[in-house]
Amino acid sequence: MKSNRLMNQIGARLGLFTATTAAILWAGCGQQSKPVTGGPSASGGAPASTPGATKAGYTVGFAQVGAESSWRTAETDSIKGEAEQRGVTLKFSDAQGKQENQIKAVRGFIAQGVDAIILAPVVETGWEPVLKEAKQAGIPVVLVDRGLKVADESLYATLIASDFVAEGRMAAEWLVKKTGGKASIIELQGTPGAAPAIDRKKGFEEGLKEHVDMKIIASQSGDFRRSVGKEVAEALLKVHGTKVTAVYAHNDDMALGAIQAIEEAGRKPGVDVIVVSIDGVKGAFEAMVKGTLNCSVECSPLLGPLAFDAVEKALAGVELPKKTIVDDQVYDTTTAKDVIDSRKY
Ligand code: GYE
Repeated sequence: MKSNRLMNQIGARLGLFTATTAAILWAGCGQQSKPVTGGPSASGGAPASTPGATKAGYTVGFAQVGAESSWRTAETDSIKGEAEQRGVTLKFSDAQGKQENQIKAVRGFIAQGVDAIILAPVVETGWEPVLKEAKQAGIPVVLVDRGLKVADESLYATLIASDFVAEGRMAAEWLVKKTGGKASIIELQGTPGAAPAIDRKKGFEEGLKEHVDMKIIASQSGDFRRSVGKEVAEALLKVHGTKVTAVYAHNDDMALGAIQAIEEAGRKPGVDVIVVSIDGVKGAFEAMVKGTLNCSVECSPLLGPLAFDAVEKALAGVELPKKTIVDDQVYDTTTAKDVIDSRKY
């Protein structure tokens, strides 16, 4: 099996395991779930890589969702940059938001005999067959930024992502405080079926549960895109008019689109309509400094170092926790100006 050969090489380089030990560990990769905290710093800085990580000439296929948001572009840059720094040959695929394209890309990587695959799954379900194919070929799959649902967790090595439910809850808690517990909210959801869309909705609703005057009056998908966020906000503002006092967007790009729509509707974003979103991208910090966006919950896309640390460990047969949770922080108009210059994405 080709992965045995590679694990042999990497294992020898790392001096951690014999090839046999490594092969046994990976083959029995039904590791238990063990959430650990770690990751990008509060100011969006990259996490430190494992000291002494191998500089291997191995090949990784990265099946990316697409380029729907500035967050996504920053994640792509982080993974490409880290591959280059480590001397890893990276095969990159942009699925243009379509799961079928992503599945094809993963199959292509398997056929090309890559050593490992990094996958950012566009939606949560439908991955079993292709992940089984990767496992059969002995190719470890590291999931980044979005989780997926499979009955058999040994089909992937690990997931490195933020806690999206917690992000939604933080956005809700911030909004409750800001509005004194009374608001008529438009929710702009992410891509239907995507882990961050499902969980950010859930967390937000949980955060509003005790507050009867916090009402979501409309909730629709804006597909994590600025242009769609704007269109949807425009339509909803037409229907609900001045009743709308707040917008909650599952990402900054949609919030920035909604801000334009609010302005075009003759209202003041950040004042007449409170806007809260998630990601903490540069454009969001600029809008917070201007006062048009009120709050953004950070979600770091700088996952390259953690992703390749995980790939190298998986290839060396090191047992990985099923999930590594990246820390997130809340920023708003009062704190944004102090940190905007140190933001890395
Ligand atoms: O928040 C959004 C992007 O999966 C965490 O996807 C990611 C999300 C991110 O398009 O901007």
